[in-house]
Amino acid sequence: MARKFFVGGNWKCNGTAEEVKKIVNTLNEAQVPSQDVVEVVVSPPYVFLPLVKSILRPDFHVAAQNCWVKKGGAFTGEVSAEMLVNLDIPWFVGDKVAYALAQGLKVIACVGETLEQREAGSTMDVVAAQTKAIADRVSNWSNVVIAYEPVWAIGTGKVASPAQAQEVHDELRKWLAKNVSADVAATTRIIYGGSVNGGNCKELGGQADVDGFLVGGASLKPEFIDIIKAAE
Ligand code: G2H
Repeated sequence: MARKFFVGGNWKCNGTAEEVKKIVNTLNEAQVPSQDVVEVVVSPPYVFLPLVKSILRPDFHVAAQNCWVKKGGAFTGEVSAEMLVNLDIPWFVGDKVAYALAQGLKVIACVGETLEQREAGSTMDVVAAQTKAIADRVSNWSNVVIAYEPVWAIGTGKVASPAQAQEVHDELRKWLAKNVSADVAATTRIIYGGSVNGGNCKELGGQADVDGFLVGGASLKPEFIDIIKAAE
């Protein structure tokens, strides 16, 4: 089965209500490939989730950036997975995957090595160990997208080369084939995150095992549309 290209916009801790509305208007007006070709998910800060959900075009989806690790209750400041389900927020970006998956949320799970780990030659060991921690908790792989995000490329302007990204994605897919199943390896989207922009997305997205992107800084700008179009 072909893997549908996936582009996530992680807005992190940015924006006012006015700025968020402006970004959404830009997205709503954009001519992009259909949702049969690319799945687009944006992840605003928590306080703007209902606003974004109410005004965003229906072919784009919304993700939360975080959620509480167990059932809700007397946990000041936390937001539970049940609340996200209740608000019809289908996706969650982050590393606390187990409880979110158990509640039926779809998860963009992030893995990646530090610069020291890369230079020490342990990239694959690190990424495999992180993926194993996730895989141990997953029963339905269709609810999981893996984002390879080398720590040294996050928000730094230093992007992995297409060859570096492809190498890790390929190894990750082989890890899934060996440790989960051939079917899961063939169907799970492995996306790349770390200083993706309108200029580097096409070559990165052209790699055989790069199934899309998780975009931070550039997802707040109109060039996010160009990144979505890299699906074509
Ligand atoms: C890495 C990435 C998006 P940026 O976190 O998740 O951010 O594109 O700003 O490096």
